[in-house]
Order: sequence, then structure tokens, then C-alpha cells
Amino acid sequence: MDGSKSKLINSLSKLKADAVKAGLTLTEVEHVLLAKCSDSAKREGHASALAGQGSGEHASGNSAGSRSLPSALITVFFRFLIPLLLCSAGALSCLHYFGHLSSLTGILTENPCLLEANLLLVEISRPIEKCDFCEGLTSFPTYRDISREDYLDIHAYTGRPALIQEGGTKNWTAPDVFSVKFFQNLYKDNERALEAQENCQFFPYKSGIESFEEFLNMSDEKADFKEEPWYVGWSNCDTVIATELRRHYTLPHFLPEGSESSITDWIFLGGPGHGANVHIDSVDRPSWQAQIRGSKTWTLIPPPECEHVCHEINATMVKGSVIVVDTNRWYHKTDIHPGGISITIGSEYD
Ligand SMILES: O=C(O)CCC(=O)C(=O)O
Ligand SMILES: [Fe+2]
Repeated sequence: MDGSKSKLINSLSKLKADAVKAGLTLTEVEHVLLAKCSDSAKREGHASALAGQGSGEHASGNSAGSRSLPSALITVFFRFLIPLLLCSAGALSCLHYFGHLSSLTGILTENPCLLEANLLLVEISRPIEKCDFCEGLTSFPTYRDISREDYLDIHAYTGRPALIQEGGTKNWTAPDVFSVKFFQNLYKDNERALEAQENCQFFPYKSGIESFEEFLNMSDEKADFKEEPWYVGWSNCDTVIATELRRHYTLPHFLPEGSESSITDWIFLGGPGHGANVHIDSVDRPSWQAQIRGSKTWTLIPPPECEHVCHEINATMVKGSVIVVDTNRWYHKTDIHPGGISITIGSEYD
């Protein structure tokens, strides 16, 4: 994680822990911060940036949502609201608060663009972890294939990630079929699907492609990276398209029996040199993701309260591998490798 971001997250994490020690519930902390935030944001016309639905940086990726919080708002939260709550709860935490506050406001003043990410908002409401999900992991658990029993025992609901190199995508036709053109043709001229996508998520990252429609209308030259490189992701909200996508893949065999993969598929694709910035999500369940074409590295970073027992770990996916990550608990980022387009498909499972 880059220095400013990690300092910011650390400060916020300590601040939150102090607030909880002082007797506030997480919901109270969240309520004060986010409720105030969205009221003022509406006045500023930035409601969608702060709606908080969806997943961390993902939520900020909505085309209407990549806005920064007005700095006046930050001043209001940190200068007045938290001190009021904490100082009424106890003098010691009040002192702690001012320590963390000054480092936090310092970081934000020097790096106002940090606020563009929803990182701050997700960090505020994220539960404080007990760290058993990451404790002792010094490298990414990796398997050529894994049985359902082992997967259930070790990974399914423990938050411990896994990389399955070969066994998860047998007999899929997706690698022969999925391409930019395939996705463009699938949605184009399909009014119902396009309408459904309006309520779904699109993440432009730093691609300059501001909307799903713009992605669909991208020229062949741009799609082939003959112009600026790009990287985007979206969730599919149309059931007919979901059925079409699922003709080309099946659920990885090791997922728990009877587990229902969410009907929402997540597709991420784009070129070398790009990827998703560090973020943590606020989705309902753990996620799996399969690499259809190209190669990318996932870096998982434990939350600050677990740094004393947990480590950053990473895994490189190549065509045919499947990764499983609880993206609500691990901060994560991805980097696409040189050598052509990276295409992944994935979903959540219960
Ligand atoms: O695949 C990527 O580049 C990012 C995926 C991600 O952030 C997620 O699935 O939560
Ligand atoms: Fe994510």
C-alpha cells in the first residue's frame, strides 16, 4: 500500500478502536460519520459518491461517484463530531483522539486526493478484526487442485484465501469465447440489459472510460491497447445475460455443496500496467474469481489491527487459475502483467 494511504488507514483504524474502547458501538461511530457525510454531500450534489452501496473503492467507481469529499466536511467530522462523542465518554480516549486526529488531518491536508476513494468511508464502518483469518500466513495458500472437503475445512468460511492453479476451470469454454467484442455484442442493442445495468456497478478505475456505455462503444484500436491502456470492471445485473455467461463456465467444483453463487457475475478486464487500487470491500460474502485470459497478481494486505500477527501476501493468477478471497476482510489490489488482455469472471458464494 502506498505510504499516505496506509498511514491514513492506520490512523483511522486506531481512532475507531479508541472510540469503541470508550464505549461507542461501531454503528454509533458509523452513524455519526456517515450520516453527517451524506446529508452534507447531498447539499453538494454528490449523493451517489457517498451512497456506500456496493464495495469499497467499487462504490466510488460509479461514474457519478468519483468525487472527493469537500474538505470542509472532513473538518466538521474530525474537529467537532468525534471529539464531542469521545470527550463525553472519557478523558483518556479524548486525549488519544486528539493524537490520532492530528495525524489524520495532517495526512488528509497533505493528500486531499486520498478522499476520492471510498476507502475512508468503508474503513469507518468495517468491524475490528480478531485476526484469526490471517494469523500466521506468510505466503498465499496455493493448490494445483483442492477437494471440496479440504476447501470447506480450511478456506470456505474462515477468511483464509486460496489460489487453485488448475482444477477450478475444467471444461470451461469461456477462454475460447470471452473477449471485449464478445461482451460488446452481448449487451449492445439489448435495451433491457442496458437498462438493468443502470442499477448495477461499473468501475472505471483510472481508464478514462467513464461509463459502461462508453466501454461498449470503445473502438477496436482502443480495445487492442493501441491507444491509452485501460482497465474496467462491472457487475452484471441482467438475468438473460447471466444465463448466457454461465453457458461458458460452471461453479468451481470445490465450493461447498449447495452453496449458491450469487446470480451477480463480476467481470474485470483490461491491459498490462493497470489494475485495481488498494481497497477493502463491503460485500455480503466471500468471492471467487477465475482467470480466463492473461495474468495478474493479487496483493492482500491485513487490516492495521492485525499487522502484529499477519503479513502482506500475494498470488499470481494465470489462465485457468481460481482465487478465493474474503474481500471484506483483506485490503487488496491487483496488477495486470505484460502480455495481453486480462479477463476474469467471478462471483460471491454463500
Ligand atoms: O480483479 C480485480 O482487478 C479487482 C477485483 C476486486 O477488487 C474484487 O473482486 O473485490
Ligand atoms: Fe475488491
